[in-house]
Amino acid sequence: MKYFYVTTPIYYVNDKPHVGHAYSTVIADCAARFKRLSGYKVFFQTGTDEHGLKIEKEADARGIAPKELADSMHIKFKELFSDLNISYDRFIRTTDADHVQTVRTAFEKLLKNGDIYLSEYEGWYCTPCETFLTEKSLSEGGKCPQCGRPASKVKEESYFLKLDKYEKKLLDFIENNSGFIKPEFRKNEVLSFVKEGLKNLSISRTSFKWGIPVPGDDNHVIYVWFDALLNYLTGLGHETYLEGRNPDFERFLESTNHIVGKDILKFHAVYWPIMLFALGLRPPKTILAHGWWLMDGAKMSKSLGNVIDPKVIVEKFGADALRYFLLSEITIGLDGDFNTGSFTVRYNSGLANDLGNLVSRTAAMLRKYADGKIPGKNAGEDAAVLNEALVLLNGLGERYDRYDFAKILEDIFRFINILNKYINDSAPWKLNINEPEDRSNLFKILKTAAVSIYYISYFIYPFMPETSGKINNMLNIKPFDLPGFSLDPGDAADYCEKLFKNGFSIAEKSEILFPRIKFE
Ligand code: ME8
Repeated sequence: MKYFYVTTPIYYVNDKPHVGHAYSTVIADCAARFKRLSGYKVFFQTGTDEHGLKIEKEADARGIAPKELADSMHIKFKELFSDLNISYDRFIRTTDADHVQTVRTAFEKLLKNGDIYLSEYEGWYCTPCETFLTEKSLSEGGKCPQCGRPASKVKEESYFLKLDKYEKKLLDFIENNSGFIKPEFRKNEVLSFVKEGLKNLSISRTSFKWGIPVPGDDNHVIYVWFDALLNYLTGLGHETYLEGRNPDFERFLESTNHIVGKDILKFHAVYWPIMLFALGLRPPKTILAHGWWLMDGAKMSKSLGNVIDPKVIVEKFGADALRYFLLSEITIGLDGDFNTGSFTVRYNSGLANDLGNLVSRTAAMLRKYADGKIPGKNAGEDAAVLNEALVLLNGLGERYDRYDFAKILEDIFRFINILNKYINDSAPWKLNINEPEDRSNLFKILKTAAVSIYYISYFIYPFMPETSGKINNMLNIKPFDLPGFSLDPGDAADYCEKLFKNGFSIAEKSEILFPRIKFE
């Protein structure tokens, strides 16, 4: 059995989700769906980060308790993920009892083995970023170099995690494990950060209360990032693993893919592997750092208030339209502008015209010329067209491993347009069904189109699961996410041949996939 553990960042509950949060989650969902379809045992975790000063301050501002804020806000993330058809296996909250236990166990273990020690922190802190900063790194006027907001001076007793002890081990690990940091160009950023020398990390605070108390020292709450990163172990059942009751734990752990925004790469590629080293566990297989969605050149963010509400887009255009736009518009790793103009083009020309029309005209032709029946083994197939699908199947797994999603989609849409052109050029409506030669040509075209649409449905499933389901309904075949069903790209052609051998009837009616829309 092959394993795949994929995670999103856990999101702060100081405000409701925006398109940026939808993005990380949709990337992870697409990867999870592809792996499940390919027969992997998948565990997909997302959730919310609920502790820390930032949440405490927001709750204060609203005049409610932090837990009350988390209780209401985490629902907004769950609702959005349900609207977007996110197939997570667990939605974790850092206030969940098993997570609190994982954090306590980890802290105690590292304190015992000497990787955590008590001292004093004197320096700067950025609350919106929940990050400790050195004086040297501040920008003019004492501002946070990341978000540009004023940092505050902190001087307090603090527990520290030894980072210097593991610096060399981390450097070796990064250098010897290609594919640990994706895309490749981000690896050098991380390497140069580590090579500047790691200062031990403050991992507790005494000046506020909203967090997990340090075991045995109630004056301290555990630093929100130390707490948050451990969510990845809680989800895999760290406590049952320690009790020797979790045989899957290590298999999932070694197959871990963390999907994160580039803003939090340092936490995942530096602090997190060191925490794992200290715990005697291995670092993740891959950390994928994606780029930012911008609005007029600035990062879309809750604090800047320049956000797009993904719920509104889903309500108007459907989950798949947003999923498709997010995954096709930018190459993962780069930044992109969320622009209504490009959304319109992708929706109307890609989804409504190219894909939507192809499916509806094929269904209409099958009903008109073949009584709704896909011709079986007596009909020919156009090898040149179907060969394009085989080319796409080839190497699909590796392309997913590289998170080459925009390029995969581009190739799927190239195939869609090859098929549209094939139908236009062969003009089945001009053929005379009563002429034997025309008739066999007509059936060949219908069969080629139907088989191709099946492949298209297979290809788009991880990106647009709802649309894939609708196509399979139209074709009268089972959906790709039927429990227990899997179809590896390497087996898809054989499977397809058997499926279509005897021909079968399509559904009597089918819905329009993407109605054309006028955009404001
Ligand atoms: O950082 N474009 O939570 P967070 C693309 N709790 N992605 C964006 C984005 C944008 N404009 N804005 C946000 C945290 N994101 C921590 C994480 S993990 C152990 C703890 C996405 O609510 C992106 O993935 O600030 C980014 O890393 C994440 O949301 C930050 O979410």
